[in-house]
Amino acid sequence: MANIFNRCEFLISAYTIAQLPADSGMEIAFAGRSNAGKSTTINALTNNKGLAKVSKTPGRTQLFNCFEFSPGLRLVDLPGYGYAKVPIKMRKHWDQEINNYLMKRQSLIGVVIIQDIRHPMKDFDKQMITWAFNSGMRSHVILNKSDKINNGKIKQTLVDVKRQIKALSPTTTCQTFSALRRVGTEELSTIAKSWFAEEQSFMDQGKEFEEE
Ligand SMILES: Nc1nc2c(ncn2[C@@H]2O[C@H](COP(=O)(O)OP(=O)(O)OP(=O)(O)O)[C@@H](O)[C@H]2O)c(=O)[nH]1
Ligand SMILES: [Mg+2]
Repeated sequence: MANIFNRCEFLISAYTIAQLPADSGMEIAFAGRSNAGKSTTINALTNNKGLAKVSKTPGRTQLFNCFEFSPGLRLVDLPGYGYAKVPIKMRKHWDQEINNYLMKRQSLIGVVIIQDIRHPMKDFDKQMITWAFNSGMRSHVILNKSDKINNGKIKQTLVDVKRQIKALSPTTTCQTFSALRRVGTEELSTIAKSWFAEEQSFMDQGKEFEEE
């Protein structure tokens, strides 16, 4: 089946939420600690190695990078959260911008939370999962870099993390992933597509109600 995300093109980089594209249509955001592999995951999903800039050093994505795969339908690469070596002033700026983005962005329909499978469920990840559940936001956890550990450890971590997630947010889904080897892209793509389709059907229903 053709992957709609293959059509993704770079749209805009924004330093503040005011610079983001108009807050209409729908978008999914990729959040997570610095260096977890947000940009590489977007590149794996869109089958385009050069689309999102991948970090040689952590803290590389210092902007909201927006990609569009169809008019008004976007993927957003968020700046890495909590990287200690980023100057404190910049960290404050990003903490604030990301918080505002999550709270205010009307077109945001879901968040994909990227984690390094070797260091899962850090404070920021837990906060994001809890926030998503409390605000009714769709969320999906990616345990990335699974190529770094053996199969037994992968399975064990998945079970363990799923248990932790369930306690915070029963609606949050979770999968293992390797952006490098492109393992797990089908599962991610299916979930992302289902979010857009579900939201679209809500909007269509809304329109019908308006017309009545
Ligand atoms: N082994 C392995 N390395 C990966 C994988 N995904 C990403 N990486 C590497 O991890 C580093 C960080 O990847 P990025 O995609 O830039 O991470 P990011 O979360 O966007 O980082 P920031 O933009 O700094 O927040 C790069 O060197 C990638 O090549 C993976 O699945 N396996
Ligand atoms: Mg990045």
